[in-house]
Amino acid sequence: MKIWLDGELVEESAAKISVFDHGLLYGDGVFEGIRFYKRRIFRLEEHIRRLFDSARAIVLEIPWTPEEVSRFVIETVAANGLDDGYIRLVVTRGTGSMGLSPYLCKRASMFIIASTISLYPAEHYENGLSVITAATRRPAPGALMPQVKSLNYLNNIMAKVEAIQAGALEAVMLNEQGYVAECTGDNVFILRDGVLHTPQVSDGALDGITRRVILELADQLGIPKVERSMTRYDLFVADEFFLTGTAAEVIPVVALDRRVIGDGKPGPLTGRFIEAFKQLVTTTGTPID
Ligand code: PXG
Repeated sequence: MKIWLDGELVEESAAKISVFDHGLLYGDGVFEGIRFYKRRIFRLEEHIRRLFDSARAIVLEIPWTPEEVSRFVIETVAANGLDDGYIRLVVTRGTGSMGLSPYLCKRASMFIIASTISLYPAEHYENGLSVITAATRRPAPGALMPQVKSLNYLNNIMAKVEAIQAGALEAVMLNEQGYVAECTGDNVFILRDGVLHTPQVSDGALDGITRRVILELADQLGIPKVERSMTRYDLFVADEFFLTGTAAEVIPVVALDRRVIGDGKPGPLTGRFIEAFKQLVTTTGTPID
């Protein structure tokens, strides 16, 4: 596997980051997870824009332009000869010395991995996923801004641990006020009486690219949509429930905290979103050739 690291495509064994990198020492950095299908990168520009926004929000200067970063991503996918897969694009604060100050780091480091990812076993895409509500809350906007896709995922990892220890694969995370924010790596959607509902980004959700796509598809499918504050009540009484993310794509949820959602089977409207999503990802995107 070839990894893009600070301007060069190198062998995986040579792709090394310093132990003094603040990304490692302090989780000081940002990242993106991007998919490609049939040699086309899905929503590349939106991912690059979000990467630069995340960096801007934490005063991290990326020493390349968005156009250059897009080109490096395309080159990395091309160099690995994959038709379908997953890109991890990471920007760290770079090498500094001990001490929190990011001003001690001269230059940000960036690396790009083009590989594959499989988040949940295939049977759950067919039969639906069981999830739990985590006790671990999403950080408040006054702590770590939830829109920043930073290298600080410990909160989400703790929620993931809760899920796995409870025999589930994913956890719903609430914000400090008790409103539904999102899952550990996915956004949350429900359907109720034919209307699509999703928590507002301001309730602590990441402004997911897949989330945006689902909201666009709702318009195309003629399904009314609403972004609003939601509680666990809304999830328990939903007709249908599904999660979205670049890694997860669109996955139905059939139980929350061991309570059955709807009729306990992936719902018909969820199925329509999954079909429309598949169609979109395989027919659009930035070509790598
Ligand atoms: N919320 C959080 C906290 C995320 O990390 C999403 C929502 C969905 O956003 P997108 O833009 O992907 O629709 C994410 C993204 C992983 C993994 O390794 C997780 C994500 C992306 C890629 C890989 O589990 N989460």
